[in-house]
Amino acid sequence: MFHIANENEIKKGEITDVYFRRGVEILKKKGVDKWVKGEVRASVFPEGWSWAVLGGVEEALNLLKDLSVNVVTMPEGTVFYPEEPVMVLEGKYLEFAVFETALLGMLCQASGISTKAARCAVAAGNRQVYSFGARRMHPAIAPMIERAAFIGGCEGVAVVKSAELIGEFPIGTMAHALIITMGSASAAYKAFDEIIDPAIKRVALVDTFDDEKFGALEAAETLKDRLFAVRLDTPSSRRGNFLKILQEVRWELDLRGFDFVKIFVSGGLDEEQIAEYNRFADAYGVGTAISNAPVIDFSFDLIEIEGKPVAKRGKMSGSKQVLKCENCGRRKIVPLEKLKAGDPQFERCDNCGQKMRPLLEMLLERGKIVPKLPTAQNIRSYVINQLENLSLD
Ligand code: PCP
Repeated sequence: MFHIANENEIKKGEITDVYFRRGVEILKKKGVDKWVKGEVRASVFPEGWSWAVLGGVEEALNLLKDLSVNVVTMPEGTVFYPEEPVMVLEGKYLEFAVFETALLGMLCQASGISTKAARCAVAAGNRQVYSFGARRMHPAIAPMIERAAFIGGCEGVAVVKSAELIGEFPIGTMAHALIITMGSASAAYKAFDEIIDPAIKRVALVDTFDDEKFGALEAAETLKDRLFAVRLDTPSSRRGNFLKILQEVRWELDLRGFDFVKIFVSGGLDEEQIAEYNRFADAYGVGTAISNAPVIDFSFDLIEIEGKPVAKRGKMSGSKQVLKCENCGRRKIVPLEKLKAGDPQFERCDNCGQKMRPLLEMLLERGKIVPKLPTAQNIRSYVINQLENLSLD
């Protein structure tokens, strides 16, 4: 029915570029079955981003689970920088070779989405950002997209199935179609208020037929103190100076005692618009910019064969660790052997001399996931904490 792969096909390594399958066939026929290490790393980020948020780790571990493979990785949600190895696979190359395509797909896309969501969250400051972009991507991956958006910093997600996956309530306001079918905005507001669970915040869409200012006043006069917010999803053809429109709506509501009514903005937003609209907006619905975020262009490269450092041109060979100074935030990539040798110059911060924390940790040991993986909420808090010290480029 749908042109998608199912979990079984992915888990069986069927989502693989054919040259991996041929490589395995050749190595098997030649009896070459080497113990290798390979690392996942990105040398540059899209849109000039200087930092990124690692996503897709839980799926990657589930992909490699039950294979005789070790995975040493940054935990999901870790902020990382170009050139830093974020995940290392260790084992017999033939054991995992055909999974490279699926592995990279999971990490590249989810990391791009989580990073864009994080950038929107940073731009919005203490205002909420909601993931409204599932409709721009294939429904088969909507739960993955919205989980990555939530982990990256979105306050909530719109799709029922995605919310179920992360153990959250789905977030939504009302669609233009409800107002058009009800025949008028006030009829739709009254019907929503009459029928929908009172626990659901009343957010009235105010741009269907009228100018947003008069639409907002109509919503306020219709629902009075039960109105939580007005949503402006003004079509681009009518946006003009949108900041002025937001200012007017705020002024007219406050003038009439509706200063408790919040302003929710959606439609064509990304971190730049969000930064511009923060003067008057209280929350945002972001769709395409997050769900269709550019991917993090990770590559997977062998760096060690049978314990000996080797890598292709352009890559640094040998096992590494990424260290972070919890005191001043300084980071460095060091050869693992040097670190294991306990050489202080490798484990201490060059800037403040403090002991540094290794970011790569063993999360899959001979195919067993260790320790229990964190919830989406835990990962999101971990991300939000790191974002406190970050700014947009
Ligand atoms: C869309 C929907 C999403 C918005 C736009 C995502 O509005 O409300 O929240 O926009 P983006 O992808 O540009 O960020 P409509 O298409 O007008 O749909 P509806 O009437 O269902 O709100």
